Amino acid sequence: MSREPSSDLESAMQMLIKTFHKYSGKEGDKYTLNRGELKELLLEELGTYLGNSKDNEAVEKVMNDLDANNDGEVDFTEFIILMGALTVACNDFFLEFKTDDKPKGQSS
Ligand SMILES: [Ca+2]
Ligand SMILES: [Ca+2]
Repeated sequence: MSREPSSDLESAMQMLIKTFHKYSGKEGDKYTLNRGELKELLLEELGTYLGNSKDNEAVEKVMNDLDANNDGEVDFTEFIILMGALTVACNDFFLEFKTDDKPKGQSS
């Protein structure tokens, strides 16, 4: 990963990877997030979207939903599924706001 990203999308992908490893490397297995690491990531990086993750039940729920192989840790594949789901939710939100100012089927 020494290459410089050449587009916004590539930068975004590198940011996802960097962000994951920033938290996954703190305790235990360097390449997976345990509950504490997941909680920290959710609070620090996704506070806007997961405003209610302050309570432990919400973190537990996210953890249980994400931990597809039930090993008590969230690996990068499991993490990227969360990011995918959140991005879809953001896109839906974005489209709702967009519908008013740009009528469909009209090019300026
Ligand atoms: Ca870890
Ligand atoms: Ca897992």
